[in-house]
Amino acid sequence: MGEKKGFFGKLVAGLQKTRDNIIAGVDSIFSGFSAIDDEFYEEIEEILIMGDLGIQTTMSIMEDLRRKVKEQNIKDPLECKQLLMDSIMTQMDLGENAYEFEKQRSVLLVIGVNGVGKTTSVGKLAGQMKDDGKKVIVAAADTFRAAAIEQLSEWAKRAGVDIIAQQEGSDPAAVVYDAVAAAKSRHADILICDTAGRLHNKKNLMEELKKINRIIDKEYPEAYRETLVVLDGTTGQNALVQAKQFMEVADITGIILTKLDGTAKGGIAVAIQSELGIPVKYIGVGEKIDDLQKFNAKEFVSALFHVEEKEEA
Ligand SMILES: Nc1nc2c(ncn2[C@@H]2O[C@H](COP(=O)(O)OP(=O)(O)O)[C@@H](O)[C@H]2O)c(=O)[nH]1
Ligand SMILES: [Mg+2]
Repeated sequence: MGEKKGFFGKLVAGLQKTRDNIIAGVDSIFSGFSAIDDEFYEEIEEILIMGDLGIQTTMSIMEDLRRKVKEQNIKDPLECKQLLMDSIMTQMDLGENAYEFEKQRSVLLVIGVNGVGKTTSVGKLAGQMKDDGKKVIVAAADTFRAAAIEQLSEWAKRAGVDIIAQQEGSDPAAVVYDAVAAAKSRHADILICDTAGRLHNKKNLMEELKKINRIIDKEYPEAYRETLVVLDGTTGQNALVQAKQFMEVADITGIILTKLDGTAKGGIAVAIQSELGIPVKYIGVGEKIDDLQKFNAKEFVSALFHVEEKEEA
């Protein structure tokens, strides 16, 4: 419980700028208006868009808000705050099988452009799953730079998990081939593959991912497949563009949204789920092993609006 509070605290602190950006504005609207009129709605709308929730998401939140206000015959602008929070939460529903890969024997492919936090997230996830009593293997399939392999080795050491790696410049698919063999013979619960992110060369990236996927499909068909795109939360709408590009080259099953510590663009978490229909499954709020956790919509919205979460029995 202490750990969870710690993470929530970090999330609250991390979302400070987002909160200043969105919520301070929203609060002033709630207290500044005495009636719910078009102008009131327009101001909320503007703030949500500025807070990087995106036009589409904002429209659907506003529609939901207007409908509820009408249905519940609400007259006081202040009462709209909870409705707004509820509405944002509904935009971020995870779906039932979001973490199925943790229960089954699985292969988790982590993809994304350079610098977004792939290797760090692989390391954090490996550590946490190992702590949960799972047999974890990580694969250094970013063979582009020697530093990337070293970085993952460091994380593997820290996490106490096995790593499968080859030299710099080797074929990433060959690394994955070796890693799959190791996962099978060592009865790993999960194989987590780090990859290189050279989106500037989309064709190469596509070919590389296809090849990796073919190998996993062929050599390890019984494994449950999970493919997470890592997006840097500080890049705002650009993260959305990246996610769309990766959707074209792979079957994405979820998002890891990193660097939510200290960005004013935390609203992007809502936009990603709502606009792409892909759930944000993990969020990162720092560089340490515990600074990555499962996404919890209620916690996120509470942190965003800085409402103390009630302890649930
Ligand atoms: N503040 C912060 N930094 C992060 C987070 N996740 C990753 N980083 C940092 O972002 C940088 C790039 O991370 P890395 O894992 O190497 O990215 P990759 O190129 O996608 O593998 C590193 O300095 C990480 O420590 C996060 O959630 N918060
Ligand atoms: Mg990396």
